[in-house]
Amino acid sequence: MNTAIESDLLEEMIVPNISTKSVISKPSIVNSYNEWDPLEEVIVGNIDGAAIPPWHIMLQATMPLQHTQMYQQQGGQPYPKELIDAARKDLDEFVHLLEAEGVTVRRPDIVDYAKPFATPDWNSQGGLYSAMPRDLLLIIGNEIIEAPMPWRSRYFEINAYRKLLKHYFSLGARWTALPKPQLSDEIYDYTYQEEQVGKAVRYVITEFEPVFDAADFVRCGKDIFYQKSNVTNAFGVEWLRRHLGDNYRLHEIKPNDSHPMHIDATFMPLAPGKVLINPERFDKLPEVLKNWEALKAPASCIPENFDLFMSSRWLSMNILMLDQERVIVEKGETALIKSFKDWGFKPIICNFRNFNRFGGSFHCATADIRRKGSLQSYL
Ligand code: DAV
Repeated sequence: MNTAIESDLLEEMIVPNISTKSVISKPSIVNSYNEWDPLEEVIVGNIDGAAIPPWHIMLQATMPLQHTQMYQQQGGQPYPKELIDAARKDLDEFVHLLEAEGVTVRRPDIVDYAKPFATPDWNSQGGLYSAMPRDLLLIIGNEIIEAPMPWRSRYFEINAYRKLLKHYFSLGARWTALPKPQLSDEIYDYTYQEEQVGKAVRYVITEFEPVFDAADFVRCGKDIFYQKSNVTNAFGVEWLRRHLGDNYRLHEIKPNDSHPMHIDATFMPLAPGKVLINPERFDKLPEVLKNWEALKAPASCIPENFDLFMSSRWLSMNILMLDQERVIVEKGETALIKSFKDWGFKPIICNFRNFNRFGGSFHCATADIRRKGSLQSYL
């Protein structure tokens, strides 16, 4: 047996009279069914080692146009040190805040992503980062599901989390990965052009094989909401639907977004019956949520001239719920902080602007491992 396997796993596996059944029936350290039950343990990403992803049709469909040249010319190189240092400071503050609120924080490995790699079908000048665990870990109940992400530069991103996944498995979690996608040219539509507003959204990915980013899904107990996007296809959603079985219902939301990628700057469930929505992307909630209250996020306070390399300014609404009341909000989002107070929430503020440059905020930067609570229906 591999000596690197953690001793607790080793113990479980080599003691002959401990059956698999007794390992599984231990209370799982991984237990998370929604976005709002009291948070007890979380993975927070790392920004160290982040690289500028190489240009590809996937970036054309998802990244802000004004940064095209940076990706084309500097893809595969590390992000500038001063930007990484500033983002790391934000992350440190966020981690301290979580720990002060009694949450256990785990971190992925630090990996140098400025290194080329290849598969038999293609190669990439480099990777991206381990900053956004929400993009690739979908946690449903006691199961951690590795998402089959369609950006080639992110193909091996999961490696930074494998130590943690083995740790959680050793403590009773279920651990699943979707069929590893090939990401050969057939999964991309190389004729992709963004459709004009008003027409049906056109996606850059095809239905060649199941792909998705976990951040296109949000959990509300038995009901899981998702969007199809430039990183999530119907094949991927169908795989997940069959895998999860009858205990869960998957509902598609269809925002007005001409280049969708990740649901969590569009539709953020806050508590039973309450969802924060992006007012530019929604006119009204889907029928299934007719009894829910849609709280409209105010415009972001991110200055117009502040460089966001990988997202829109709606990152303002990418918040993290610590429970049904306490919500972590970026310090500069004064309008949203006021709205949360008016709606009866308790905002906790944290500096995160320098991290925001890299495409995510508190929701993206985390994966909830354990929230106190069980599987419920909230519709
Ligand atoms: O709507 O600008 C946010 C991405 C979060 N991972 C957007 C995308």
